Amino acid sequence: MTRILPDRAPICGLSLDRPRIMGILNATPDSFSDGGTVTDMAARVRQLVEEGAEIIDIGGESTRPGAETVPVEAEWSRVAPAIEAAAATGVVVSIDTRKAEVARRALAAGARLFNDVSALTYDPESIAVARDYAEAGGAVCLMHALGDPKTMQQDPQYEDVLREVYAYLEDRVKTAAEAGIPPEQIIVDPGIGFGKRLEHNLALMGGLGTFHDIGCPILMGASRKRFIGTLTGEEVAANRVHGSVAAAIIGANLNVQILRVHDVKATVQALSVWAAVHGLS
Ligand code: HH2
Repeated sequence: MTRILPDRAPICGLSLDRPRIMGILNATPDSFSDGGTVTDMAARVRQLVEEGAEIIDIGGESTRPGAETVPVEAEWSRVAPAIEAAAATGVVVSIDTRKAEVARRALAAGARLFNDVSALTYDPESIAVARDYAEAGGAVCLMHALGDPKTMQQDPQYEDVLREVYAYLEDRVKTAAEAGIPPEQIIVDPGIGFGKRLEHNLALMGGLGTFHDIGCPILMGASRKRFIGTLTGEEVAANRVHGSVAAAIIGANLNVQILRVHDVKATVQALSVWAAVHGLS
């Protein structure tokens, strides 16, 4: 089966002719699906890499609905050991933070992807740090969120969620490009679950392909999220593997270039079947 792919430059040295797996490493006590479960960062990094993660996304501040912010020093002390362990393996290291200072330290420690769920709006210094990532050959991921994690799920409203999220991301890419970050080094993400109800998440998942028109690679993070629990009745986030894998395959079919997942092994297995059908071995 021939796929017509958007023509995209590699991100952090990874070609984007097939979906790339970003494995999640939450160095947090309170993440929604695995908070406090990872104690040996180096072992978790090894596991993610062995299972097939090509990017490891390390976060030290939960962005689950209702989460409180964490001071810089506390966030840094959570993520630093994981960044060091991941950088030593040669995998692409992504830092999931809204804070310029955490991103700056992460870059010095070997991170090459700045994953900002606030799309560089939370911290006025973040745009300059994102430019440093681009100059180091890295990239920035700009994600859409309606409001901040503390309040975002209270009453999210859209007239046309696809159009509004698209317009927001297009505008954030423009701002970042004007600040000197080349669009080939910018990733866009519709932000599944960030200020969205079930119907908004479903519209965004179904319309993922639309975001290619922005001209940047797309990242999707649907793994274990609440909407899968709502659809399936599965209350325990860690048990939402099957629904998460289905979401990843939907993303792959719509040519999403980066899939952010907790369950790397299961996703890699599903994608290998998907890839064979598409002539990728
Ligand atoms: N989702 C989460 C965190 N960071 N970054 C991007 N780019 N896209 C996402 O969808 C996304 C993200 C939330 O998931 P998780 O990290 O597992 O939970 P928590 O925020 O509670 O740590």
